[in-house]
Amino acid sequence: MVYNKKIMNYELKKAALINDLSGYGRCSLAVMLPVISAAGVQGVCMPTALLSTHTGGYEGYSYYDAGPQLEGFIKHYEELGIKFDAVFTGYLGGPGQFGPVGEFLARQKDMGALIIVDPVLGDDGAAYSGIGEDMRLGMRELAARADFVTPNMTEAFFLADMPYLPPPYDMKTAERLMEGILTLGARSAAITGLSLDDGRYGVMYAGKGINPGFIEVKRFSTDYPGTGDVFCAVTGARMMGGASVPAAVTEAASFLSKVIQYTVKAGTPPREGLLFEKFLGEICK
Ligand code: PXL
Repeated sequence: MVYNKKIMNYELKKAALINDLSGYGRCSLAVMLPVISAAGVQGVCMPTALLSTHTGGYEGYSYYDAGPQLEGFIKHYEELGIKFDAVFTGYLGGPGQFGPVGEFLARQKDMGALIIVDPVLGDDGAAYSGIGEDMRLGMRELAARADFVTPNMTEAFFLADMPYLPPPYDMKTAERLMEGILTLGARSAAITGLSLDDGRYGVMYAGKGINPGFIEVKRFSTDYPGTGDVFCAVTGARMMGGASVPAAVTEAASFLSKVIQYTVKAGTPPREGLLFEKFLGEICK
């Protein structure tokens, strides 16, 4: 195609997506890439592990730690001189991946990339299968480099190094968690799935130069794997386009509410994730 670059800019922003590829079950790269593409951003998949399914609700899954390949991706992209507008990180395949990923984040950040860290470690007070203490420590270091970090409640306790407490929470506990995460060095954060003792449920956000806020959403009885990945992809893509943290969080919360409501109504098995596909058009807008 011939076009005049001075008049029209066909170049899309580029996002490196460092996350696992789970074939079945709608999480990680399988949901992030479509959302990022719908937002008009070029998603560049950098798989940390290959799984037949995610680990939440499936047994006997095939698992391959793609650490050496991930290092090869990093090396090749740096040889090619690719400069990303953002780097997203999610589930890492093993403790050995934190060093190379952390260094890659630092180099891309120095060149101006927005760093978005979804500290995938666990849910409902328990670590995901295969996530140990070394992974938690590594995740704290990644979070310290982030412009925006998106933990669920379990991950917020891990990052803030506080013993896990079951819901509901008073505002003081939520604020202490947020402070612990921001003290690590992250510029901003959104803590998802927060049940407050006054009955409200939603997402809390805060950060440097941001008025802290809470976005209330309807609480559904079913939790779906991959919800955090969709949240991270929508907020991150919008922030790449210049949206503020409050605006990005508000849009992601409302998008997810619609998708979750639809999925609950459809009655599909929770482990198969969110039926987000029909809603991608809303992200294109
Ligand atoms: O979406 C979180 C996630 C990511 N990757 C893998 C998982 C999970 C949650 O269970 O198992 C492999």
